[in-house]
Amino acid sequence: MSGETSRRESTEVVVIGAGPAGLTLANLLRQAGVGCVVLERQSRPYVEQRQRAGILDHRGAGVFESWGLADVVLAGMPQETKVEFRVDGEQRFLDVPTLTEGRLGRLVPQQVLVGRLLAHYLETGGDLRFEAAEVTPRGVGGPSPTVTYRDADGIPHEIACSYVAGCDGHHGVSRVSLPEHALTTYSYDHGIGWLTILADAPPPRYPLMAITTHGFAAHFPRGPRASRFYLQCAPADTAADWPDERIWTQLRLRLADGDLPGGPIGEKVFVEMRSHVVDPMHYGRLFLVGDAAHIITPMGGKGMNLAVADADVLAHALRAAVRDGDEEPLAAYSATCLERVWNHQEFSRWMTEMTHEAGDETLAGPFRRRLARARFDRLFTSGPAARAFGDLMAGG
Ligand code: RFL
Repeated sequence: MSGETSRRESTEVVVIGAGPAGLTLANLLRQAGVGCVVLERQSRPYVEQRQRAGILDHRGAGVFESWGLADVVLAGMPQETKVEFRVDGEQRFLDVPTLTEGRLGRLVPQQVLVGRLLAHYLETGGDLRFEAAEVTPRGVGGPSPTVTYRDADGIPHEIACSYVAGCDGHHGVSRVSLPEHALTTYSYDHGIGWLTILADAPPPRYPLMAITTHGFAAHFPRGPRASRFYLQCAPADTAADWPDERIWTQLRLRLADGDLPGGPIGEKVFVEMRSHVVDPMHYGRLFLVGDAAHIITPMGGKGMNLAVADADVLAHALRAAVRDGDEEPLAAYSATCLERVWNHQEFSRWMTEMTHEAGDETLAGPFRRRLARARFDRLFTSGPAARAFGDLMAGG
């Protein structure tokens, strides 16, 4: 930081980003007795209000149970029961306890997970610095990394550390700070568009997905009076193509519910239906966690769960390295995580293809539509097919 004297300090691990990945990791490291400092670019209210995912799968819930944090994260959050599909208006239900052989997830909206982890971390004395600007990891390829940043008053800081955890999402600084040759990125364009809205509208009884000739739609609970809706749209669509009235008309049509209550729309976002995976998920002493390493479409609800799963693997590995001097689990971190990442990418892609192609024939043609219908019907007629689906639903 040119010309100015930085405030210098040190810790074991600097965690960049306070989303689901960073806050899970920070709390697990505290449980493990490993020192860390979390640097977050945004303010506390911004972090607490960001609403995205809604389900912590069975494996994700198990992470908090195994680290003694079940009361903090899961208390009062309902278990999954059923999933509803509406195929051109005809209702079909999948029973989640049967599918997953009792391995149930919990309905935990992302802002509840983040809010609870944040409060617990700060209440137990955790060090989290909001509004940290110009966060820059340095020297991560060598034995003595540092992370520099400017605090909310513009004062420069430098933190020496043993390891850096890049938990700063897809648009963060960690991944792009690494040498280009260090990582391979695998990307895939799903060839469809999705519009998602958050609305003050009553949630559905069960998570609901609609397969129709007019395109895919979904309706998910996000609290006692809040819903997230998804609508398949053309990839190039913009907000001008989707005034509120068209959104509600299309939702009522696709969900086959002329009485679907509307409500104020709080957020209207076009989801980029692209997937990305970097390999390996580390370089030197910097480890990428969650969306910083991989982006998955919201179909299947695995983005937040992968962030929690990565954080769990990394927390175990950092504990072994810092407390026992054993760096082997850190060396295995990327391969361990990528096995789950690719399985979930496959699950998400499989579901996306099935639920879209089984509806609108113009998407992939009549032959593929019938293949997708066969795949879908098998979930209701074949125990092994349903259980394979349920296994991934539960987190693999
Ligand atoms: P996040 O949540 O993006 O958090 C990253 C944090 O890092 C901060 N940051 C920085 N801090 C310091 N310096 C910098 N230079 C920084 N740059 C960024 C950011 O401010 C932020 O606080 O990543 P993380 O922690 O890896 O968590 C990933 C999940 O948030 C993500 O996978 C899910 O939200 C994806 N997702 C869904 N996942 C599910 O499991 N189920 C769902 O139903 C689901 N629905 C969704 C979703 C994502 C959506 N978006 C993003 C389009 C619905 C939507 C609409």
